[in-house]
Amino acid sequence: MARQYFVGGNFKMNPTTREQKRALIKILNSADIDPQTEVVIAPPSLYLIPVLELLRKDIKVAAQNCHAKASGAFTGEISAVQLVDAGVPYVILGHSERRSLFHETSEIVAAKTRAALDAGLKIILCVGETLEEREGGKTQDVVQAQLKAVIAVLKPEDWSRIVIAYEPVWAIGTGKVATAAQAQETHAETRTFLASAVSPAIAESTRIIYGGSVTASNCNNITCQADVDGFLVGGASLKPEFVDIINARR
Ligand code: G2H
Repeated sequence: MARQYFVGGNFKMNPTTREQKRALIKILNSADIDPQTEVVIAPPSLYLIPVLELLRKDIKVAAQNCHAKASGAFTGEISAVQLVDAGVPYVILGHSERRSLFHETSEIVAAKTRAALDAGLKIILCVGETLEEREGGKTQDVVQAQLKAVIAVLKPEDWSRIVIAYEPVWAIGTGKVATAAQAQETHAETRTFLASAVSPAIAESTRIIYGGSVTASNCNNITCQADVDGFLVGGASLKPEFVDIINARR
């Protein structure tokens, strides 16, 4: 069965006013969006509930992070259980900004993934290498190590709730997008890895999306690659061109 095209918008710590947030929702609510595409936006946690209330129902909402514990003395944190209770269906985990700026190891990402799945969430699981690692020929070593930690805590039935986002760190917010060939090569190698580490059927059905400086003007070449099943978009998801990226496969 063909994998459903997926476009996520990772707003990160943007926008900075509720008025700007409402303006973004207005654009999405009035847009002509390809019904074949699964669209998920991830606003800051403060805006999750109002976005759920204001946003059209064919666009889903994701949190940008969650804690591995269900509740307790974890000041500043939000749990997967709370997200589910609020009606949030998705969470982004393992984003390189969480890994590098907030010291999240692959084991922490795995624990959060398990907790999120147990609570009932779907996961956008981010993996990717730094420039130094790519130039040292270590891209697959890094991606596979990040995935192996999560694979260790997954059951076969969990995979239908996992979307892998390949986000090379050197392409994130830098304006330096991977070439279509680079994205395809890493996605294909990652799928081959999943076939041996998990199963050929799961490798075939799991969506692997690309993230890193995606814009409406550079997404077209990447979107037609066989192993690219969509995008995780940061900066451009805050602009009207996000709609063009959603519709890139139309
Ligand atoms: C990568 C991406 C979204 P941007 O982090 O996750 O952001 O498109 O701004 O590089």
